[in-house]
Amino acid sequence: MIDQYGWSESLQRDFAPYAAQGYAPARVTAQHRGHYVIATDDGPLQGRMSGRLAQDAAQGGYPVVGDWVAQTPRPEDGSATIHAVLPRRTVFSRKAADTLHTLQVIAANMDVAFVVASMNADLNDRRLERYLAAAWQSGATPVVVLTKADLSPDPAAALAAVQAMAVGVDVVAVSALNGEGVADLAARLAPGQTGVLLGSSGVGKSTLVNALAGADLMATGGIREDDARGRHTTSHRELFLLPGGALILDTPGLRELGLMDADEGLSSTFEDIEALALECRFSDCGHNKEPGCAVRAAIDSGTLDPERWRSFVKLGRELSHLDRKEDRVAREAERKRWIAISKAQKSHRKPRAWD
Ligand SMILES: Nc1nc2c(ncn2[C@@H]2O[C@H](COP(=O)(O)OP(=O)(O)OP(=O)(O)O)[C@@H](O)[C@H]2O)c(=O)[nH]1
Ligand SMILES: [Mg+2]
Ligand SMILES: [Zn+2]
Repeated sequence: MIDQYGWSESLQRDFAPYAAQGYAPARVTAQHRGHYVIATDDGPLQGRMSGRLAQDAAQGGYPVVGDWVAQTPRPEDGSATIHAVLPRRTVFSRKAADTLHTLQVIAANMDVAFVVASMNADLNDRRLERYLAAAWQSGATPVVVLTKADLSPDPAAALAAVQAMAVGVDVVAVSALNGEGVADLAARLAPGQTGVLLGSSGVGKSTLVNALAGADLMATGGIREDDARGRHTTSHRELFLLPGGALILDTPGLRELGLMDADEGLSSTFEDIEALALECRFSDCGHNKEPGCAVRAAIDSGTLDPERWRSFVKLGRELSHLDRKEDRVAREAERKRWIAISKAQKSHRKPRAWD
């Protein structure tokens, strides 16, 4: 059973210490409020974290969909206890929308990150750049998917425009309505490989899951007439096994994608600008009014879109601003953890249900 979910020999090696403790491997396939669904050799089980994992998991250390975990199965009542998360091969994360700006892990162990945008009125290069930076940073291979080709008056032109901006990334146009591009998309995942669909609400992620699966696995929703935005139809993350043997993860449309720890992702996304900057006369060029600035020259000659340059500067600032804040955040998280621990000790509380 877990073989179908991408279990491999190298995972088997990582798992050895857990096997020695009598645990069994499983992959997290869905995350709901309060519990997980995990794929195990005993079939799908409802998994809950052990008390120790719930307490000890540091920021970003809780299981997420795509994770491989060590668990104790209880097939007789369909449940399981999750004890540990195996090291992740790739991680898609964002800056959480909470006040502490902690790291929120959205998906783990993805091979391909499909950045999904719609060819309708809402197509936005700046948002795509943000998603691409996060996708590159995840370690998975980014692919841009432009949906609703049937709604575009000139899908080829829309494709070309995004291709020019998405340096080094494949861009695929699809229509779930007439099936165009769906087979091309499916071919990008080999059996046992995992892809994640990322993008704003209403771009058609769940519709694509259904098209790839050839079945109505996920509910889909309409979009608002006035601004073409989605209605946040999907509310949980779920990993599906496709007929060809690949795995696809549907996610709820993100309202915000704050970047965190994404310096490398930013460099990959803006490879063209990084290459230009190497040609500036001064190695510490600020790309303002310096003589011999290759970036300014490219903007003046029209080869670099000034909006793209502004986007690069803005995202870069977002990251350096965070660097300074990070220490403060880490200290605060540690302080809260200690308050929680000392409270627990004082109250001599009874073990929780899942202990
Ligand atoms: N014309 C057309 N409409 C599409 C296509 N794909 C999706 N839609 C429509 O777009 C709307 C939103 O699709 P969903 O699949 O629910 O979008 P989503 O990205 O999953 O949205 P959230 O779950 O809210 O994040 C639905 O009304 C779909 O029928 C397409 O290729 N062509
Ligand atoms: Mg959806
Ligand atoms: Zn310069």
